[in-house]
Amino acid sequence: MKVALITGITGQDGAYLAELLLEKGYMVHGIKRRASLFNTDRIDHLYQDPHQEDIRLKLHYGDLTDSMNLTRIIQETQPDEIYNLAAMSHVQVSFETPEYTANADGIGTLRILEAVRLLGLEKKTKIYQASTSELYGLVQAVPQSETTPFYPRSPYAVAKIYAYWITVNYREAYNMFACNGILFNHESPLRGETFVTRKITRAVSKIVLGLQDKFYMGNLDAKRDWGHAKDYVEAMWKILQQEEPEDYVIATGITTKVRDFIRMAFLETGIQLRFEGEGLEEMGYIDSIDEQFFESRTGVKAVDVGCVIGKDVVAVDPRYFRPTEVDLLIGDSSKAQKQLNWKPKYNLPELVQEMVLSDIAIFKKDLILLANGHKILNQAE
Ligand code: NDP
Ligand code: GDR
Repeated sequence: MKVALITGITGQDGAYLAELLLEKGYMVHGIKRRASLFNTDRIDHLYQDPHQEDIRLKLHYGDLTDSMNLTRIIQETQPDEIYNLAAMSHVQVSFETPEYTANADGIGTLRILEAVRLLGLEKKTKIYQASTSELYGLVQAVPQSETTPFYPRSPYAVAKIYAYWITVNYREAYNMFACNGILFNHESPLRGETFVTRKITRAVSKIVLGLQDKFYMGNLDAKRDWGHAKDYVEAMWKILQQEEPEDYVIATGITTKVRDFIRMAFLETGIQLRFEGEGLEEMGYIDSIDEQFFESRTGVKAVDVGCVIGKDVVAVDPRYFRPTEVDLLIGDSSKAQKQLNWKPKYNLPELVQEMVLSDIAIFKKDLILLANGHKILNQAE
């Protein structure tokens, strides 16, 4: 049985990857952080009682900032494959926690590579490093491929560029099977709530259920190449199954503006949106509603929850602007398509639909809580 170790198993990608590897018959070890509350929601459906015999999913407490802990876990688990997905992964937050981000996202990768080397596992253990399209940063050329120069634009991207190069360096210096997947943005119903797509699908769902009036956004003109996380974890696995260790861009090749993602999310509930104004004065208004479709999607009547034509539901707030922004990402994944035989199965409308329907189902539970006198918190993140 092949053994995999996943750092960041409690995150979006960790959850989808654990599911995939279990399906493929792997023994999966995951590193989770100690938190004051349970933090395993995304993988609870995969939970196996450690008191049982023959379990194939085991969680270990750990942290990318703790070398001894990582070395011990790698020694104990003797993995054939390590997927280093753990990171402080929020670009805007990295401006507020730059030192910690460098430690976890940059040096954390070094800690794993060095542990494998010191334990003499460099011939046995293959390593996947979660690199990112944020490395491209300030646009040098599009579409971005494995040969496009990097120009990072945030403490997160600068930390990840160290991780990228230290992975390449250990591959070249010690002949290790260490690879970078340069993944463009990928989303899902499990996406963290403060990334832009999930922020939008959550807010739209709350608005159409009458739980919230409007929401505030940053740069509506940023363009991203959005894929589905399920497709992207498949690529991670494929990268480690090749004869030679190499780096690959994983992307859909289609780019979309943030404002169009908002439009698409509302459209999933029968609402057409119209943007008016400029800069900080820009607002998104309800332009039309397909009442029947709205009711079939939400189970409530638009007028009953205050969704009426002309109502403003989106506004811009400068607190969400970044000190330095990445304006345009569009990936060229032709190498992965050719060498890995990988291509995305989901398209953006399917992704948006899955996310909106999932969030509507989640917030319908809030309607029940509200009806029973509980308070609902609308966090402004
Ligand atoms: P998430 O933010 O959803 O998950 C990050 C995971 O890392 C969580 O399990 C988190 O634990 C864990 N983690 C954070 N800090 C530490 C630490 N110091 N020690 C140990 N674990 C830690 O990210 P995604 O799943 O979306 O992304 C996975 C990886 O891929 C990340 O490295 C990200 O930077 C990178 N990436 C993501 C892309 C995307 O579009 N999603 C695109 C390109 C790269 P906890 O649950 O406790 O917070
Ligand atoms: P990104 O993702 O920074 O690309 O990093 P995010 O979803 O946070 O932002 C995408 C774009 O949307 C703009 N934006 C907003 N973003 C957020 N979060 N909140 C807002 O209110 C908002 N308004 C506009 C942003 O300015 C940005 O241009 C993600 C992370 O998963 C990284 O870990 C990963 O490496 C990259 O994708 C690829």
